[in-house]
Amino acid sequence: RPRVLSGIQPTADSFHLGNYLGALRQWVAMQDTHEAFYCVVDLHAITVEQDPKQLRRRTRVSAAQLLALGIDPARSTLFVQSHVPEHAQLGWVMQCLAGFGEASRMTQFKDKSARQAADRVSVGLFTYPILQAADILVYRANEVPVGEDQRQHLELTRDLAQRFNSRYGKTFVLPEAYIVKDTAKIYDLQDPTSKMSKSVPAGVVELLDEPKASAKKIRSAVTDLEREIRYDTEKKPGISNLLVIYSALSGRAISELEQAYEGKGYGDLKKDLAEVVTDFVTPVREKVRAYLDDPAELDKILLVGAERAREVASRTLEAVYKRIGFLPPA
Ligand code: AQP
Repeated sequence: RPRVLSGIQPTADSFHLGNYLGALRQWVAMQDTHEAFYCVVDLHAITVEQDPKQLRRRTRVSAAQLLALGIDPARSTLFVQSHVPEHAQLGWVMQCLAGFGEASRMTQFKDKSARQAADRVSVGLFTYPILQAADILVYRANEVPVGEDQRQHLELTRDLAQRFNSRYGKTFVLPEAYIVKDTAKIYDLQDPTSKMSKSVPAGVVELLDEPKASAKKIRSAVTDLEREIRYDTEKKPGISNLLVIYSALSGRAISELEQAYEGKGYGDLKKDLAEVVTDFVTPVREKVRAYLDDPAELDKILLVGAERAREVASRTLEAVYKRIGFLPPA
């Protein structure tokens, strides 16, 4: 079976619909076809300042959400990144392989660093995509399900893998980004030309929101001055985004929704979408609560996952250390 690896940051109290539709839904589906490794990437989280207590809590909440969404620890290796030190170890090797120029071209760094004062931007934020490359390569993953915003990082990962292989002999698999076109980029409800993102919470539908709060956000989603419910990302980014979310969660094609809402108003669409979202998130919220009620059980699942992950990761790291000429400890 091909291998899949992906990660998500524990940087918010809840994942949002963009995370789910862009990535996590594919994580769940790929468990049937792939040998799956999924992690909560806490090392990535500290590239911006985190409150320690909050980080610990959010790491558990993140794992609980993954389980609630359908990640099955019997079929997938679910773990916390910092529990597997090989990520950071291979990360260093990759940093020494990556060029400063190529790292400087990463647009996510440019965007994220532009939002902070220059002296607060960490070197870790800059090297983040290189650690991400190590996350993927240490499992020799074939596929990486992510949203569109990660495409450039996957290209970098492939470049680094290729460079290592040609310099030291074939060691790494060249991974492919697995990006589902229809839901590759979910937009902010208040600003439907920007990505729905944890860092700009106004138009973000969180999975753990009270259903009433989600309904309110959907009701106040920015649309346009027309009345027609039609998919047109150029002229109607707001309505198109709502249609994409509606279609993905209900399994109804966008063309079918356009027909069903012919002659109806934006209010009708929003009201129905709020219901679809509520139906989706309600059981997820309940399951998350149950996992968080038993943190010892949750921690046990993560421990077993980390042990399984380490078995694979340590083998890769050993091969890498040998190839680059590190003297093995006697
Ligand atoms: N709006 C989105 N549409 C589709 N996919 C998305 N992803 C994130 N936002 C969208 C995908 O979710 C996965 C987890 O991403 P992450 O842990 O890197 O989260 P993030 O990128 O920090 O999430 P945000 O909300 O975008 O936070 P900021 O604002 O900090 O960057 C990834 O596969 C990502 O592609």
